[in-house]
Amino acid sequence: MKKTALFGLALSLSLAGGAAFAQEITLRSADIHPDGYPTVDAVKFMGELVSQKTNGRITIQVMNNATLGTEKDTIEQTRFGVIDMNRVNSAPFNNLVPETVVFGLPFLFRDTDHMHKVVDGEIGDEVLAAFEPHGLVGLAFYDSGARSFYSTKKPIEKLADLSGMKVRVQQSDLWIAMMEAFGANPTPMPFGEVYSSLETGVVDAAENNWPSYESSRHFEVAKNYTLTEHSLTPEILAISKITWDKLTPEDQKVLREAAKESVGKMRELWQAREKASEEKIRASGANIIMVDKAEFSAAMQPVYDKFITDPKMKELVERVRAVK
Ligand code: GTR
Repeated sequence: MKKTALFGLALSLSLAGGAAFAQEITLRSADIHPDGYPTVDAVKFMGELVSQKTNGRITIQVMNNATLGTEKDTIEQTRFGVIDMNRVNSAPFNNLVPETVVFGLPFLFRDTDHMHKVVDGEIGDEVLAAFEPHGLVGLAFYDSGARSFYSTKKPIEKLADLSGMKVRVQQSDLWIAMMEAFGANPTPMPFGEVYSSLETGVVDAAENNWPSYESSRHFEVAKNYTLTEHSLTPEILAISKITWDKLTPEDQKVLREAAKESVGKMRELWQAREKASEEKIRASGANIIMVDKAEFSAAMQPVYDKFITDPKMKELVERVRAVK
């Protein structure tokens, strides 16, 4: 009788102990964007899903507003496990993970629908898998709209207007080559430096989607927005391989699923924000310029010639084009 009671006590203790000591995990996720930006809210949404699925055991803490540093710096910190997760555009990954170059190629995606089909399908999964040898696990692609030029003084109305213009680009060889092919003078720098660079004339122009052009207030200092829509390069959500390897397979599954689920939410948030940002920018009196996109696209062959050289990359581009 005594023995049974003791055994029962030991069991309940170990259960209680198990529950009390189940490791609580907080994953810190970096983002340069401000509160309310779709990428920030999408990762927060993912965090809610993860919390629900693990009864609060795993949480995601979104450290946005570039509090953890520039995108290039946070990528390095994520690779070394100092930061757990990161939401960054594909461009700063281009030099590290060559497969990401494909999704940034100018005028490759026909439209958003085409981009969605590619990133949602097997090509998307292959590109996410390509992060792994570089210390990262790719979790999802998020929308980032179409990138277009904005300039301070001279409006860009035709390709020749870009000639010799100092244009800020993301820190990526692909993007530098793209600007050179447009005839511009590329100046790579982190996003956080663009406002003052436009204001002081360090650069004459930059390029981005409607929401970033608006949230960064670049539209206040560069009022000419030229709808070249030259790239539909998506955002990437990745987790440190060091963090990943510490998780159980079950927890990894929860994270993968929650990341994929957050993609739908992100698309809703993105559509709404794109519209709201466009309205705000138009209402500010910005000079919105339509151009003959074919002229800009025709100048892009050198970019393809430079980056799409080996058979694997060529095949990847062909497969993207073949997605209907
Ligand atoms: C934004 C993107 C950021 C960053 C920024 C930039 O559209 O969301 O991750 O890449 O552009 O131009 O640096």
